[in-house]
Amino acid sequence: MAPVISQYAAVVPTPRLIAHVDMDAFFAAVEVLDNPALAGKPIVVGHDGPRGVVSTASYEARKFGCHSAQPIAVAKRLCPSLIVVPIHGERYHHFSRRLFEVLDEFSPLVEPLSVDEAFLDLTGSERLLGPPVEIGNRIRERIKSELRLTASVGIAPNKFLAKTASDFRKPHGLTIVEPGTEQQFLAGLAIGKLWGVGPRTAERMRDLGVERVGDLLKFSEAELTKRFGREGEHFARLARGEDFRAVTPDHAAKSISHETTFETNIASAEEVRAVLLRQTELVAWRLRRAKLKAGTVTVKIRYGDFETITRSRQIDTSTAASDHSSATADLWQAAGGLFDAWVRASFKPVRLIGMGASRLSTGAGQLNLFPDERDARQRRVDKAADAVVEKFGKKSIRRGGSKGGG
Ligand code: TTP
Ligand code: MG
Repeated sequence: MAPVISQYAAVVPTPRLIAHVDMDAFFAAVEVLDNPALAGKPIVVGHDGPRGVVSTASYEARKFGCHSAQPIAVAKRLCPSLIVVPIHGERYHHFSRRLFEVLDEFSPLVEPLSVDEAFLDLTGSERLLGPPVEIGNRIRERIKSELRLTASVGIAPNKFLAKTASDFRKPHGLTIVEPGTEQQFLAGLAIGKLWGVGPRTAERMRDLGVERVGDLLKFSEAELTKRFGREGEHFARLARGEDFRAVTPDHAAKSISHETTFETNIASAEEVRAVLLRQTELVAWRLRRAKLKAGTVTVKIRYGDFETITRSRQIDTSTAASDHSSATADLWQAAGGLFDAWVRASFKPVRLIGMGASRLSTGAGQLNLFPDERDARQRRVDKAADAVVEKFGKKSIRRGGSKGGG
């Protein structure tokens, strides 16, 4: 009997219950908490200089069109009464830590995506915690009472739907996608909400008459594959509400990566390189958080015509600078080296850039009896850099020209 049961289990996956939690206007909300006089006002967080960029905008400022990654000067033009608040990294770091403490109470499977965002696998918790709507409310209430900040929560049978749902009623929203209502929930959403559909792809979709996610269902998987390559199959699956990826805490992950799709093709290698560096910092931050070392670094580049290339390099983990987890410098040496070699050989304007770390190990194997000067210095640099990433969040600009991305 047993083999029959396991065969069956392999074909019919157990229904899952996944939550996605995302803090509302995170940096701005912390600023309002620390200075209640800012409540209800249009504010942005960022450095108020000629080259300053908006880290985030309060929901009041968003009504004027202010948003993350926008030059402060533009934000001010859009909203004359705008208040620009300087960045207080330590505070965001503090609240991020407390957020993850709360999330850990709800599930042993928490996958951080950035400082204010995570997936939780809640499969099987309903008996203990109640129906999804109750769990969602509990999570929001716990965050509110512990941090005095609000979060939005989406709960759904998979990651894609949970993340889309948490975004659906921001701020302080709760959206549950019940099994069986997946396609109904997705149908009316703008096509740009589909994972992997950047501005360029959205344009191509619109040329095909696809404005909403539901419109995609009119096309067969084969047709979409013909037009969008392998991505086409992925779009078709998402549009049907299918996504079988598991919630994987970083310490159990096979790889950790970040990628960015640009609004327009980027013709400046320097600009792309800066985004890659930021992605490397984020990946390194997550590796160190999970106390992991990476054996392989991969850079992914997609051109305007959708052709995608990947380049990988091995890192000798026994000689890598830091003895317990990956150092940004080691990862960057590999990722930056791959990128620079590619720029020299065959640079073309870039539509997507991504950086990933794989062959992960706990890295605690070797006892370094004689840590040399470089090790100690490297660890100090990384500690400082981690503080910065944790402070400034996933899109921060650091380390000699790193910018954007995440
Ligand atoms: P987000 O969760 O993307 O944005 P948010 O929390 O400010 O707003 P929302 O309610 O839409 O979730 O990012 C979390 C924090 O990361 C944000 O508060 C500031 C920082 N960040 C940047 O510094 N630069 C960026 O470009 C983005 C997107 C975020
Ligand atoms: Mg957020």
